[in-house]
Amino acid sequence: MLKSLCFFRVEAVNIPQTLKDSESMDPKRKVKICPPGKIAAGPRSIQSVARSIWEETHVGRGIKTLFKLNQPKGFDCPSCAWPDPDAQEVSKIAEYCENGAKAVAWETGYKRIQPSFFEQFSIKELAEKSDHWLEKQGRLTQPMVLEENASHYRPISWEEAFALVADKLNQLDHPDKALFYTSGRTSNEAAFLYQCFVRQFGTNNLPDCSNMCHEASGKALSETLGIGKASVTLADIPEADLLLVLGQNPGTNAPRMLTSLEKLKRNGGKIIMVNPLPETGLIQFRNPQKPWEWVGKPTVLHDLHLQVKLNGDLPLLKALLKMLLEADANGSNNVFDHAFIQQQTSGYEELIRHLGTTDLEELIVASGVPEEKIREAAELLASGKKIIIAWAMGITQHRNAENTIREIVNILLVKGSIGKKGAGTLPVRGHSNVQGDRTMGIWEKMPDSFLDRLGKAFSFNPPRHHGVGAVGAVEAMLSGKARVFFGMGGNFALAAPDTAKVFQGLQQCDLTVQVSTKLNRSHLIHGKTALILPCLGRTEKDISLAGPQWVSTEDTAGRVRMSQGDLEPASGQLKSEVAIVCGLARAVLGKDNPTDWEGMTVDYDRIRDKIEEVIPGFEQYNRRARIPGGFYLPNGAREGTFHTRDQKAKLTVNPLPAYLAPKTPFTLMTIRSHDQFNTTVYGYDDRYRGIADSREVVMMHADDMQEYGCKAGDRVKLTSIFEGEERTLEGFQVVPYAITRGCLAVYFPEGNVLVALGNRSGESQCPASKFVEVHLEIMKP
Ligand SMILES: Nc1nc2c(c(=O)[nH]1)N[C@H]1C(S)=C(S)[C@@H](COP(=O)(O)OP(=O)(O)OC[C@H]3O[C@@H](n4cnc5c(=O)[nH]c(N)nc54)[C@H](O)[C@@H]3O)O[C@H]1N2
Ligand SMILES: Nc1nc2c(c(=O)[nH]1)N[C@H]1C(S)=C(S)[C@@H](COP(=O)(O)OP(=O)(O)OC[C@H]3O[C@@H](n4cnc5c(=O)[nH]c(N)nc54)[C@H](O)[C@@H]3O)O[C@H]1N2
Ligand code: SF4
Ligand SMILES: [Mo]
Repeated sequence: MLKSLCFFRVEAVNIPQTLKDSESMDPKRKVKICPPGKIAAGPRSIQSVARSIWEETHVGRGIKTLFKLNQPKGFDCPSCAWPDPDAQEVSKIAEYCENGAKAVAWETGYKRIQPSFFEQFSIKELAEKSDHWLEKQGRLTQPMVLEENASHYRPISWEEAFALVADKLNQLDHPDKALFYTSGRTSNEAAFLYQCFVRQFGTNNLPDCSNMCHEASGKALSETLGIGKASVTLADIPEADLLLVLGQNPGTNAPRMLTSLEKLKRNGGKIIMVNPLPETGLIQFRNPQKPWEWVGKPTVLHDLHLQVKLNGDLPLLKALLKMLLEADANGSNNVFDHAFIQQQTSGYEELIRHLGTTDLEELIVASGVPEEKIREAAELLASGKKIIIAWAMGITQHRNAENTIREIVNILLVKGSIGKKGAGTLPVRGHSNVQGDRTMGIWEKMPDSFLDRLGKAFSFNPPRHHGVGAVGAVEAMLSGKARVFFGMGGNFALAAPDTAKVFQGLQQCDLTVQVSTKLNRSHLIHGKTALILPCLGRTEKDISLAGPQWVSTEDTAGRVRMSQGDLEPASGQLKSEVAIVCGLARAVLGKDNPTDWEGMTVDYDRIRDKIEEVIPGFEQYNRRARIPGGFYLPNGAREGTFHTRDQKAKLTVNPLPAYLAPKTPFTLMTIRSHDQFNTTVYGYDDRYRGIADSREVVMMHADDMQEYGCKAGDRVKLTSIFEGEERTLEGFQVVPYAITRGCLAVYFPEGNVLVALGNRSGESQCPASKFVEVHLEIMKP
C-alpha cells in the first residue's frame, strides 16, 4: 500500500537533482501558458508534493511529519480548515492532500534565518526581494528588534522584547490606540488567552483575517439561522441529492473536499458549479489516495457549470427562486417544503411579494448565465430534497455579500434543506483555525454575554464599546488613532486591501510587532520601532516546564480536535504562541495582575478549564478534546433549531444593488493560484490553470482580447476607479482564459494594490476583493 502510494519514491516522480535556486526565479520573466490541467489531484499532485518535500525539508523530516498530519494523535493540518473524517475512518497513511503537504513542507524546511542574515541584509535590501524569496529563507529563529532609524534588525532577548512592547503600550493615552491582529492559524488556547489579555489591557481592537474572509457569512447566517457557521458535517456531503459550489475553488483551496464530492457523485448526487471560471478541481478528479484509479476514467465531478459574471450570484439565485416558485405553483405545491416553511420559518409572504416585483429577464441578464442553463439548475433544485450549498470567497468578497448569502439561505429554507441529514449550509472556511479563533473571542464585537462571562472568570471589566476590524484598523493607523500594530501571525501588509494605504498606515505606527514563523513583507513595512517574535509551528513539539503540551483547533464543520506537533523546534529560542501571550500579558499588565499567566503557560489544561468556564459548548473540554477525533460544538441549525429572536429561520428580502452593472469595461477579481497559501508564495506555477513561471498575469477572455486588440503575453496596465480615486497595476501579462466576458482575474496578494479601502461591504466591512471596476490599456513593448 505504502509503496503504491509512492509519495517518496523519488526516482518515480522525476524530482530535479539540484535544488531550485530561488533567486534565479525572476518573477518578471515571461509567463508560460499551457492547456489548463483538466484533471485535479492524481499522480501529478503527488509529484508536486514530493518536489516540495525534496526542496524544503530533509526528506526524512518531511516524511515523518506527514505520517502525523491530520491523525487523531498527530497535528491538525496547518493549511485549510477542511474537516477530517471521523477518527475510525482516518487513513493511517495519508489523510491529507497536496496542498496540506506543501504547507507542512514549508514549515518544516531545513533552512534557518540566523541573526547573521539580518547583519548581511539591510531592511532596504530585503524590501527589494520577492515575497517568495523572503519566506524561502527559512524559519525565523530568535527575537529581533529594529530600533528607530536603524537599517538592520538586531537580536533582542525575549524579556527585553516583552518590556519594550509593555513600555510602548503603557505609554499610549488610550488602549484603543493599539491594534491586535490575528491570522487564522492561532490555536484555540493561544487565541483565548490573547483576546483575554487584549481585553484586560482595555480594548476590543481585535481585527482578524476573518474580517477579510467569511465575515459576511457569519453575519448573514447568524441573522437568518441563528448560527454563523456551517450546518453540515463531512458525513452529510455524500448523502446530498444536490450540492452547489458557489465562488469556491476546492481543488486548490480545500482539496480533500473533492474526495467528499466524489463520494456524493458515486451515490448518484449532482453538483452544480457557479463560477466565472471553469475550475479544474470541479471538472474531473482522480483520488490521490486511490492509485489504482489513476488509469481509466477520472470522476467527472460537476454536472452543470453556471458561468456567472462577477457578483452575478445574487441575480442568479433570485432567478432560480422565481423559477422554483413558478414550478411549485404549476405543480402540486411539491417543489417547496411548505410544512417546513410554515412551522420553522418567518418572512415567507414578504419574500414571495418581493419576488413578484422582480423581472426574470433582468435577473438573467444581470447574472450573465444563459437562461437555459438556469432552467436546468432550477430543475435540479426542484427535484432535490436534500441540498447543500457550499461557498467561499467568490461570494463573501463583495459589497453585497450578505445579501447573496441570505439568498442562499432562502433557497435552502424554501426547500426545507436545513436541519436534516444531507442538507444545509457549507461556508467553507479558509485558515485552519479561523473558525476556532472566532469561537475563542477574536472579534472586535463580541456580544455582552461573552464579555460578562469573560469578566467574571478573570475578575475584570471588559471594555464594551466595539473595536475595529481589519479595514477599520488601516483607517485608524492612517488617521493616527492607532499607534501600535501587533500581529499574531499573518501578513497584514499584503493581506489587507489597498496596499499603498496599508503600507502608509503601518509606517506611521510607533511600534509594529509580528509573531511569525517566517519572514514576510509585514516585517519590512514597519513602524518606527519593529519587533519580530518567532514562534513554534503546528508541527513542532511544545514542551513547557510541566512537560509536553498540546493545543486544539476547530474545523469548518465545528469539530474541535487536539493537535500536537512532533518535531524538534526549528530553534531552541522559539516560544509557543501561548508562552508569548502570557509573557507579554505579564509584562504589560504588571506583576499584580491576578490572572495566572504563568500557571497557564506551564499547563494548557488550565487554559482549557478557563475556556470551559467562559464559552458554552466546551463542557469537559479537557476530557473530550482528548478523545480521538475530538467533539462537535453545539449547532442549532444542524439540529433544526434556530436561535433567532423568534426561534424561526428567517426568509429575507435582499434587493439587488445598483452597481451590478459596472461603470468600467471590466470587473476584476483577485484569486489564489495552486502554488500559494494566501500571501505565502510557494512557487510561480498555477498548474490546474495551465499558467507557469509567473504570477504577474491577467486572465482574460479570448474574445475580449480580440476586441481590445491584445495578444497572449502582452503587458497591460490596469486602472481601478473607486469614488474618483485611481489605482494602477502595470506590466502584467495577458493570459487567454475561459473566464466570463467582461471579467478579469489577477492573483491575490498582488492585486491588492487595486482594491480601494472603501470598496467593501457596508454590513460587515469585508473588502470587495472580487469586484474591482477596472480599465485596461495595452502597454507599449
Ligand atoms: N492551497 C491553499 N489553500 C487555501 C488558501 C490558499 O491560499 N492556498 N487560502 C485559505 C483561505 S484563508 C481561504 S479564505 C480559502 C479561499 O478559498 P477560495 O474561496 O476557493 O479562494 P479564491 O482563490 O479566492 O477563489 C474564489 C473562487 O471564487 C470564484 N469567484 C470569484 N468571484 C466570483 C463571483 O463573483 N461569483 C462566483 N460565483 N465565483 C466567483 C473564483 O473564480 C474562484 O474560483 O482557501 C483556504 N485554503
Ligand atoms: N485581494 C485579496 N485580498 C485578500 C484575499 C483575497 O482573496 N483577495 N483573501 C483574504 C483572506 S480570505 C485572508 S484569510 C487573508 C489572509 O491574511 P493573513 O492571515 O494575514 O495572511 P497569511 O498569508 O495567511 O499569513 C502568512 C504568514 O503567517 C505566518 N505564520 C505561518 N504559520 C504561523 C503560525 O503557526 N503562527 C504564527 N504566529 N504565524 C504563522 C508566517 O510568518 C507567514 O508569513 O487575506 C485576505 N486578503
Ligand atoms: S484539505 Fe485542507 S486541511 Fe485537509 S489536508 Fe488538504 S490543506 Fe490540509
Ligand atoms: Mo481566508
